[in-house]
Amino acid sequence: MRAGRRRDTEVTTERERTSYDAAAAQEKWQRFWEEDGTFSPLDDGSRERRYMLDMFPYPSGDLHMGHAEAFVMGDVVARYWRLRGFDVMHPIGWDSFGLPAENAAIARDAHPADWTYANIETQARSFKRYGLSLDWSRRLHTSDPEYYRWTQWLFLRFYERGLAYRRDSYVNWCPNDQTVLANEQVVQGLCERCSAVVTKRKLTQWYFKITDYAQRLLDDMSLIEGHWPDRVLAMQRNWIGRSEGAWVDFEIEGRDEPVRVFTTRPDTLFGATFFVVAPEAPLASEIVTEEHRAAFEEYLEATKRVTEIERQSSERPKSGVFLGVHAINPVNGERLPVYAADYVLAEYGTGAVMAVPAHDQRDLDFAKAFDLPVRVVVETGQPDPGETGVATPGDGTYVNSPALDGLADKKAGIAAITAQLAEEGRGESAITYRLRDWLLSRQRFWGCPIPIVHCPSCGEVPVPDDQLPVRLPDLRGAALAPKGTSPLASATEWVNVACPACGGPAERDTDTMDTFVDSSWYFFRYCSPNYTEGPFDPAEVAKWMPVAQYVGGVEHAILHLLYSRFFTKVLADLGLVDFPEPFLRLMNQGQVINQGKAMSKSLGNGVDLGQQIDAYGVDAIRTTVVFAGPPEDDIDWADMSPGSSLKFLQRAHRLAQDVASAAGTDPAAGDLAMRRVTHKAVADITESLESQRFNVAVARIMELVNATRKVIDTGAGPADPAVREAVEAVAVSLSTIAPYVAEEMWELLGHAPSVANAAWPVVDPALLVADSVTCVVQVQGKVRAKLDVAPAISEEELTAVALADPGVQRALAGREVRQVIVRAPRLVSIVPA
Ligand code: ANZ
Ligand code: ZN
Repeated sequence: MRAGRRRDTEVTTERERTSYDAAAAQEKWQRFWEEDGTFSPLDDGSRERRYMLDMFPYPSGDLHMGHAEAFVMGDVVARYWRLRGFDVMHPIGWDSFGLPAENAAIARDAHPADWTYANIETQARSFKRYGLSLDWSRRLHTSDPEYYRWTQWLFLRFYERGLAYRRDSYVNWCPNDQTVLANEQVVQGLCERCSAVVTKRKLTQWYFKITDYAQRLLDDMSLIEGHWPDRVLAMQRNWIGRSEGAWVDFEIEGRDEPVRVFTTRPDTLFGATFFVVAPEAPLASEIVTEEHRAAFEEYLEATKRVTEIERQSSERPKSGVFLGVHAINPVNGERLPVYAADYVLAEYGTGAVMAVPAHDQRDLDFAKAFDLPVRVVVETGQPDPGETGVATPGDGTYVNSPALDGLADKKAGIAAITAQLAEEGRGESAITYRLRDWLLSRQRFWGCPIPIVHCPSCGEVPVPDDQLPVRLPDLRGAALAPKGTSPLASATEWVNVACPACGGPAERDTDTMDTFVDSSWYFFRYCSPNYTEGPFDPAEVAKWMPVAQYVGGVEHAILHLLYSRFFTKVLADLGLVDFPEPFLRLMNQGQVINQGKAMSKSLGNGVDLGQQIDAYGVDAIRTTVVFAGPPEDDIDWADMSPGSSLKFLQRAHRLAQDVASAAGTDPAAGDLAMRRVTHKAVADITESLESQRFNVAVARIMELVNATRKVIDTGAGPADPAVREAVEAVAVSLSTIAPYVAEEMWELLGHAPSVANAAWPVVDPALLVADSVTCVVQVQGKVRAKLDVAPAISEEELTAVALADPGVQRALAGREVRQVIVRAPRLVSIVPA
């Protein structure tokens, strides 16, 4: 508390000394930008187009420090591009469906729409105050019927292509939110939103067939490699989880159909000693004998309470039950006991595995627990796994494997066995992916209704396009309370409809779509937000997309970003777009933390963005955030001092007040040293912004401000044209970071607003002398001057500079020069007459 109060008084004194009024400037320029439409693209083809996209916000409460960081980074990019002459589209909208609105509405007995749209207004005001160069004319909200009409339209196109389908399966269930979750929304076994332990339920649910695109999602990463953070690509690659191996068919005694397994090591088939099925795979309950059924069902119930993470943990002791049947090893006819065990997952491969305990640790752990045989078939030189309990997955020489014995090449072993199986019709080579289809239906109210009608005689019937949108019914408060089925089911009038196909009585689908569906295509909609003929105008999308720069949090690495890539590929297949990847570049900004920890209510270490802005002004907060470090690093607010950012901005502002030359003055006649400093600074700032090291750009602007102050106070003085050149460079480059101060400076410098329309300063390479050398000038053998000159300076130029030096002139005292000896760049020796 005390520290906080001290800071406040510091602020007051700082603001008393301020040379400009931040709050007044904020109001003045916000109004100007809005009335002027400064940040709407020209869209006349006169400039190359660039699309700068921020991950759109969820409207929960007002903006916070996290938004301050994320959005300033994108704004630096957008503003910089404008100054570089691009026609920049930088839109904003809201991801406005979702659970928090619904929960807030239940708590207040209100309607989610009221809470949502009120928050949107609050955030919109804050975004404007924060000085973002946004094009407000493209604003959209995914919960508007004008928007979700097209979400539904897209769903139907997916449905027609077999990419949206319904099936029965065990799904992730959040007992707290009372809804299903996609695999991507289960983090370490917990609900991504509320951290409740996720359980399994058997339900009929809607899926998008993203698995059809697994390989393309992998392949097309080559198009964004190097432009997206490596860790995001690695996370996507892992999530897709491609594996190469083989399908192997096993007969099960007493069953007609053979059972397939997926294995990455068909070459170890001779070492299979048992067979395992996932408890919840339909196969398990089909093959279990009557004698073992009771034990199996008890085990199945227990399995549902265990998270996927726990199931795969090597720490957890292996469990399982014998199913009373045997599988036949296709290569040697051996009878392998069949178990149900939860370390095998129903949703990967086929949900059944051949267990090779000698060479697979999970199988070995199980074999040890159930006293099953361990047979080495690859001699790796490591100790016997049966003795040590450590499996040997490595390379070696095949043993106990009639077809392979003596061979010492894993690739050849895999190829040989796979070929043999294929020839016998008992297997083939295979590629599998960990990626599962995207479970998109939710049993909650505040989302986009699924445009399907269920008819007792026609089955699933799509709502015809001309009847879209299927609007949400107007449920309120109590009716929304989660109860395991969708609240929409209670809106009987809404549910009961005539079947669009046969006209008979039918019912609407009562689930809503995961909000990630809404956010998988919003960036297309921005290109033509009011288009009524389709989700977007293909011609507008062709003009603006793909997105040149996307900025947002790394938490979306495998959810939103993977889904958006998938949507774009489907849209390409539908012929609606002609590029495979939506986002050419991705930047993940860091987080703002406080005292080493994420800000949270329970820790009480939250920093309020609004209060910070009230105390220091928008520009100082933006500058502090940008200057804190590279954009992707976290910022600990406890280590920041927005007060010193404010001081810096005031110093910059005072420069503009001091400039005494007229606007438009040619800088060529100005102080050369000052000019060199300016041009070197601009070159560095440019380079830093291009390479997205924005913090370095701030540092260079600070140096330029200090150097210019020196020249004004103790050098060439305020009237020197080089000073104007320097201060204009400060104003223009600073406008990317601190736009309000920069607008004020630009005005003081005698220019018409807005500085956002200024051109980026052009660097004169001749002024970019990397290093200067000292040249000694002698008159009659006596040193009369030391000059800083370019290493490559010509003899003529050096002579001229030396003769013009005041010290040399004094020494010559009006005498004629008889001879000049020049050893460029180090020495000039002058002999007077
Ligand atoms: C026999 C074998 C022998 C295996 C060996 C590995 C090593 P990745 O690499 O992740 O794709 N497996 C297959 N389906 C499974 C499921 N539904 N749940 C759990 N495990 C499953 O893993 C592929 C390997 O994981 C497969 O290859 C199979 O075990 C197991 F020395 O088959 B292996
Ligand atoms: Zn019908």
